[in-house]
Formats: sequence, C-alpha cells, structure tokens
Amino acid sequence: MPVKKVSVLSLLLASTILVITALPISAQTQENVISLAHHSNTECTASVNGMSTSGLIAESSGTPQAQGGVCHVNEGESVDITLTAPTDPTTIAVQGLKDNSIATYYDENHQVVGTYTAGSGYVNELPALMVSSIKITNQSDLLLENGSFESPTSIDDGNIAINLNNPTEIPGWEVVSGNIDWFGPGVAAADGARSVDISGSGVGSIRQTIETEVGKAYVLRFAVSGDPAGGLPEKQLTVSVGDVTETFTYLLTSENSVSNMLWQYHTIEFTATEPTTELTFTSLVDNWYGPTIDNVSVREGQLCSPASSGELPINFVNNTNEEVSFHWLSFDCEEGGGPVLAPGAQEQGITFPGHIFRIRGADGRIIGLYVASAENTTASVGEG
Ligand SMILES: [Ca+2]
Ligand SMILES: [Ca+2]
Repeated sequence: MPVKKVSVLSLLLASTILVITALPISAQTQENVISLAHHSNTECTASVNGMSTSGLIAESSGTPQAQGGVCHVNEGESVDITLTAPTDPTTIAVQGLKDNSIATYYDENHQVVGTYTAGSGYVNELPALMVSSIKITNQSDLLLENGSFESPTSIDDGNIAINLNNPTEIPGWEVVSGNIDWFGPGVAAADGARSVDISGSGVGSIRQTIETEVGKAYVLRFAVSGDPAGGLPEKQLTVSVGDVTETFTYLLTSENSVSNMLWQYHTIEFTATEPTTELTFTSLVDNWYGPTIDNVSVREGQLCSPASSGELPINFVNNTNEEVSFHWLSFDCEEGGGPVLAPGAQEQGITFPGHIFRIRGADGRIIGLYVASAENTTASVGEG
C-alpha cells in the first residue's frame, strides 16, 4: 500500500484540525527523533500511536532514559529518544510537560509546522500532530530568579511576613515598599508550595531586576489569585515591567478558599529599552488580604498561538470609547486579522484553546491580550 503523505502545514494553516486517528500504515518503519531538554523534576510521557516510550527504542546521550513510559530528565541535561514508528508521518502526543516547556513540531523536511507552550494557563497536554519529530525545550532561558517563590526550600512551612527592612529573604526578590506575606503550603500555590500575598498588613510592593537586551521582545507570565480570608472580593494589583504598567483585578467568588485558589494566568508583552528591566508587583489592597501572585516567568521571544483542538466560542467586546482591533497571533507568531469594533460593539466568532489575540487601540498601540480558554470565552477590552 502506498504511503499517503498529508500536508501537516496546510492542515495547520487551514485551522487547527488535528489528525489523531486513522493514519495510513506504511509497511516500512520510520525513525523519528524527539529531543528533550528539561529542568529538574520534569516528567514527560511520549507516545507514538498509542505506544508509550517503554515500547520505543530509547537512545540517551545522558543518564536519563525512557522508563516505563515516563522520561525523567534532570536540569541542564537532555536526552534524545529515537522512536521507531510504524507510520509516516507519525502522530505524536507528549503529555505532562512542566510549565513553560516549549514543543516545536517538525515535518519530515525538518520544517517547523507548529509550536506549543505547555502550561500557558489553558491546556497542559500537547495536541497530537502528524509530525516527523518534536523538539521539547524546557526554557532554561527563563530570566527570573525564583519566580515561583519556592527557594529556599529549607524554610519552615508557615506563612512569613516580610517587611521592607528585611528585603532579601526571598532570593531574587526585594520588598520595595510596605510589606508582603510569603505564603507556605497552607495556601494552595499555583506552582509548588509557596506564593506571595502582596498585601502584608497593607499595600506592599515586590520587585526583581532582570537582565535584558535593548530592543528584544519578552513575555511576562504570572498567576494571580487573592487571599480568601477576608477583605473585599476585588483584589487589585499593578504590574509594571519596563515601560508597561497594567492593573489587574482578581474577583474572589464563593468557590475561593485557601485550598482552592482558582489561580488565573496573565501575560504581558514588553520590549526592553534598557540593559536591565525592573519587574514590580504592587498591591492596591490596603488591608491584610491582598492579591496573591505565583509562578512568575519572563522569557525572551514572541507570543504564538499553539496548535490545539476543540472549537470554542469567542465573544469580542469593545468596552472602550475608541475603535479597537483584535489580531490573531499565528503559529509563527505573526499578527493576523480579526474584528475591528466600534466603541461598545461586540462580535461572535470561533477559536481554539490557547489561541491568542493581541488587542490594539485606534492609534495601533497594544492595549491588551486575550488567551482563549473554556473558562473565559469573552475577549473584552476596557471597563464594563
Ligand atoms: Ca510557587
Ligand atoms: Ca496579608
């Protein structure tokens, strides 16, 4: 039976249709290579047409080996796994990646057919794509130190109040005004066991200075919730990075508790204008129960929509008093078209999980980002 070639690129460009089953079977075997590079404690599971890595040939350049369908790769190490797969091209699914891992999908000519950033706040499972190889990179180029507030691990498990006068207790971070609470495992973190309430006993502010390259694009991502123990349900904070300052409001509901923090992720793009860039989180809640943050990361690069499956409704809403435009970001990070809405206007559409829309004002400036998820199908800009 001849092998039927399918253009993965055209499938991806047409939409995010994913071909998961009913692949043509070749009589010949096809070798595919997956390269893995991860931070410590990262686990991944690779499967080809239902076979786990335990059923595949693993060739490792380092100590880590594919074992029992799960590969463990230590920080700074990488492993090449050679897969012997019965089909061409091959459907590969990789699951359980650590947040901020990036998967790059290649076709048989080693052309990039898609990228996916794991744990971007919406899907944490790679889509199955017909590819010849996947390169997975856990971003060792993350620019923040201790972005998840986990270090040092030797501290006790309680909550710790940190004041301006002892600013170096959380490595990498500096309390620049007021005071903050460093929450322990008694409050469910977005990542790991620790997070920060930016209101200690009142408004606080926490900062980290990162090395940047003038003119380069960066992406800041962080999780926000609020201390559910008291205060008003609106937990406001200001996030400032380089020339960009944005205010966010986290709204507590009756579902929120210390064991169910319902973290929400936000993303900010910025371009460095200095060799160092200050990142500052400032609480606007002047009592004990402030906005909480966790899992903060900054990486170099641009935003791209991931290939994903499952249609989602999307409602574009313009609550500003100017004309705004919504721009879909392609798999190659290119800015595409979308609705242009007059003040107060809205429009319905269809999108896919994780797809990203950049929102621009009438003069072209960026005024927001929207990441599609089943939990939030409204891409709105402005108050209202
Ligand atoms: Ca954490
Ligand atoms: Ca507090």
